[in-house]
Amino acid sequence: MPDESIEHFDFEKAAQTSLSRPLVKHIFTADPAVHVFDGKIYIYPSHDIEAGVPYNDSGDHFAMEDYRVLSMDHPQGEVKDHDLALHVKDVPWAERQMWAPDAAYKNGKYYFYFPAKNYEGKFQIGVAIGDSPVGPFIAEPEAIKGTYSIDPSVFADDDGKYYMYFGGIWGGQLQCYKNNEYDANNVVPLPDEPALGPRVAKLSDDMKQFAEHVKEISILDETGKPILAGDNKRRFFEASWMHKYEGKYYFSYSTGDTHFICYAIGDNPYGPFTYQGRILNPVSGWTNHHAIIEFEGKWYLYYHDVQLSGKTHLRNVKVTELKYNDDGTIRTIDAYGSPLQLPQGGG
Ligand code: FUB
Repeated sequence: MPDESIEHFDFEKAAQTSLSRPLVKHIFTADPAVHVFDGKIYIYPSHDIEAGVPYNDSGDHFAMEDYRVLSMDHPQGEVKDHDLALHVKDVPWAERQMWAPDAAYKNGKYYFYFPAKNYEGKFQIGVAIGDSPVGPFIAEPEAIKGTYSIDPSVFADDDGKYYMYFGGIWGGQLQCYKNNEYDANNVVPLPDEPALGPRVAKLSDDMKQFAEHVKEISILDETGKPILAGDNKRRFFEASWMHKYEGKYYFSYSTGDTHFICYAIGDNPYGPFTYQGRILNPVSGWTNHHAIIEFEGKWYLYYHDVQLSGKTHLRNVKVTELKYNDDGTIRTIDAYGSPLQLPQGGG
């Protein structure tokens, strides 16, 4: 993941015009997954660190080692940083790169889902279990069977079923998997072929495994045709998130190299989902990653940028209100009041 997107960025101006402030400043946080448990907001971010790993297209500079949980009583309230929730050294199957996690609650237990590279250099997704929403979480000894790639996002549907969405191309390795089988020689599709879709699987009753084979999700354009791989301002790249609004399923995601958070709407958890537009325009830093929650009748977008550091791998989580139009579409958010002009790919 190159870093050109922030070379010409005016950080001073962005700090002045920014819709929101970093939630915490004493640590770097990114990739927020957010849930309301028992009336309180819990943020499950990546914990960015300066590991001294040079930038490369595989994202090795995102060399995170552990997770911490943040909580707040209200989106404008004080933020509490809790103790260590999970460290890579306590995960038998994982070697490095603890990327974007998520969490879920069921029957008195909290389930923390996280990707990491295993000792073969392949991303997989694991689960760690705890009695508190802030951990500590105890990792299962092995990764969840059938998992691959990155960015797990767990959606609890109203009928008590839980679904994991996941996947990310390029450094996230999704392109290596066809029909859920790994081949290092697999590459992303040609520009005029359908883009790779995010993946979904229902979780087992004990929340520790998949209850079914992993399926690929289709994201369609307004004519009902799959979004193409060359359509990089709309195609899925990483950062899956699912929420429900007025009975419809809203699947949102990052377009990666064009830096948008986009969304698509469907009638059930598996899709297909029809592309609707942009939720968040590019932010400072290469990555864009978000979560959407409802809290006391209002909707909020948690996201990150690099306001504190100016470095793509040292991010800070923020929150702002998200609004719907009467027809259920989402109003696009400019994190700095007006669209950020990127030197490439962001327009
Ligand atoms: O934090 C590492 C990776 O950067 C995440 O897994 C992606 O979603 C991107 O934000």
